[in-house]
Amino acid sequence: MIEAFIALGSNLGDARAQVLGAFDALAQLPGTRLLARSPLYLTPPWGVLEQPPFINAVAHVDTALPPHELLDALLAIERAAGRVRDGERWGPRTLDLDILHLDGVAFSDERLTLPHPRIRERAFVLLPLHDLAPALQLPGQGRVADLLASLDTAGCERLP
Ligand code: A4P
Ligand code: MG
Repeated sequence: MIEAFIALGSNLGDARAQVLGAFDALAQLPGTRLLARSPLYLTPPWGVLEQPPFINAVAHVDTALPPHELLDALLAIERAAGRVRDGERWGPRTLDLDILHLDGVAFSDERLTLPHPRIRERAFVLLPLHDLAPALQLPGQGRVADLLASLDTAGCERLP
């Protein structure tokens, strides 16, 4: 079993319901346990600014799935949530699941880069990740609490 942190995001349709449903879908993956779910955050769009705000969260799991099988399982959950890939980078989506970090894993190939290379730029990832794992060391990027301290979190709102 290997521990993993997965980022959840949605800004189309009932975004909150999509993210809550994704937690349940993660819990049902083969060989996988949902260890913790972060609070939900309402966050301003990053990257492409002309799109609705996002609901974001992070899941902590442990899994027996190898990294690429975990990625395939996440893409299948995205498809089941009605995600259509129209080629627009950073555009709106019903559900986005990114692998942030797999314990002890650092590599990059044509399908997967671990840890996720843009964590340090993204308050919408670091806020919920910090709720679950402030002391986590991300290989090549640093400690979660330090990364969050250097980011502007204005406009991000933790939901009750
Ligand atoms: N891929 C490589 N590494 C990974 C990884 N660690 N986890 C590859 C998951 N996938 C990884 O993914 C395209 C491909 O990246 C995957 O098929 C996989 O082979 P994608 O999600 O369609 O990526 P993208 O949208 O084109 O680019 P990027 O940078 O991954 O964008 P994100 O992270 O998906 O960001 N603003 C707010 N507030 N909240 C958000 O959640 N999300 C986005 C999209 C933009 N702005 C946002 C948010
Ligand atoms: Mg993604």
